[in-house]
Amino acid sequence: MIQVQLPELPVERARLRVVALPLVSPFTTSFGTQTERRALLVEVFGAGLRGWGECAAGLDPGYSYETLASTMEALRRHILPAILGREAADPAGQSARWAWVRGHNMAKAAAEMALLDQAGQAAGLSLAAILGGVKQRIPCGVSIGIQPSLEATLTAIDGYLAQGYLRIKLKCKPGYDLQLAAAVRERFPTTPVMLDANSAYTLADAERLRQLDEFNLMMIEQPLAHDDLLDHAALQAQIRTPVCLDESVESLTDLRAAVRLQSGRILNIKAGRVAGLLPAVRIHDACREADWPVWCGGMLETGIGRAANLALASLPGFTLPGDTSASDRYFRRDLLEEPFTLAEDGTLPVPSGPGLGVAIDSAWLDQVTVHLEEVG
Ligand code: SMG
Ligand code: MG
Repeated sequence: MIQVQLPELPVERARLRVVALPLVSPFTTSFGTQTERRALLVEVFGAGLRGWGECAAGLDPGYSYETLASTMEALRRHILPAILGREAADPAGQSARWAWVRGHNMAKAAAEMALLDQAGQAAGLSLAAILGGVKQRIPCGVSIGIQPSLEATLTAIDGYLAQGYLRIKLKCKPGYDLQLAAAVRERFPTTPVMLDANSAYTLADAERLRQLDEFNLMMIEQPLAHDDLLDHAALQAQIRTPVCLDESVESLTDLRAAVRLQSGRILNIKAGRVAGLLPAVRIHDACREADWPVWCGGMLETGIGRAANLALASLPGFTLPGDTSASDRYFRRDLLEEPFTLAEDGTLPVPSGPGLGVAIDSAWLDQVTVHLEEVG
């Protein structure tokens, strides 16, 4: 729970904006390849302020059922109309107004981020201060997509370690796992390394996954079905490598079930997946109580969503480096006047200015905007 009281503000207008930013290199997971980040941005206007939110959804429903199109439709038809022109409320009060909408977590989270940015600006509080952050700098990891060859993977790891990244996450899938782990361990015996399968396995693969135990991985993320907790519990009972859940936890309810069932031992928290930063804080609190370390996931965010991720990652339970990498890991030019740059010690700063605390490069934003619509 957040401890600060936020101002009650009106939302007079809202806009949906889509930006298209090419990725510096293609990003391949067990479910597909992405060469561009097409991000939906939400802008809320009220009390003379503009709040910005970024939606985590991608173009295709490979990670989640939510897509760019579904989130735009949910925001335009249901979520933003629930708050537009209503009496002033704080962000929790505003988000209660769309709580009747089932699902559409990424769409809700984008609107909530914009409201928190607006409220932070009004109160002169950084998002990190609002959420209960305690760190000024965030130790960062990097997520490396499936590469054309093992050698290419090793080269990519070399490059990121040289930049200072503190943890390597490798996407894997059946057949691109044991050899991958063996090759990586041979070349990098002590580097903190983990795998992310994005649900590419079934419980029938338990023996194969158990063979990963010998490689001393930090964890394996979401090996089994996106909506499963039972099989993950059965798998965790058979392997030593800690299971980290991602897709399977979309709410505090899911997390409580996962803890009870011992479906894993670690949680990747993404505000988009759990309907917002405020729900993410409650899940973080529950993980602390359950002794589950957490880390902040990523969805190839532009600097806007990245600022929010860094604020979230400043909370005390985020004890592991996450997928909060620097702007240049994704984009030649980010949406910000000052891109996020990795320090030599592998950390990024938590923005300390009011709200998201980042200045948007408006000329570049205009150039990469491919859609802009007024809602309501
Ligand atoms: O933002 O650096 C990033 C990407 C991190 O691997 C990453 N995200 O399952 O955790 C995950 C994936 C989902 C994104 S698929 C485009
Ligand atoms: Mg994942």
